[in-house]
Amino acid sequence: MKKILLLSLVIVLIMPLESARADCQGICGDTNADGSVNLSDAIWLINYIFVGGPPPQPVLACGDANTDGVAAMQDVVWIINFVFVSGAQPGDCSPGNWESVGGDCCPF
Ligand SMILES: [Ca+2]
Ligand SMILES: [Ca+2]
Repeated sequence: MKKILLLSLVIVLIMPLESARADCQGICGDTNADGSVNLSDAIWLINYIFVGGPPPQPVLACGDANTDGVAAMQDVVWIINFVFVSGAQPGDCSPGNWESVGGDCCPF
């Protein structure tokens, strides 16, 4: 009986991790989801922030280039620095999640 209860507890604890894996998609900083990070991604993010354009694709978290948990103007600066000034690459938009399975961006 104890084994069944323990197994049930393990399944309940693992299930949220499985669903988080499935939700992670895209490449960090690739806000237009075309497979690379370049100036068009900074423009996409500017349109989202200031003009109400579509959010970063396929997951909003793909716009969080500086990994602070929000997609904002600082992320535009990060992308521009990466593209034009050899700044750090947007690497992991969702640190600690299962980015190696479906992508770097997991829903906030
Ligand atoms: Ca792109
Ligand atoms: Ca950010």
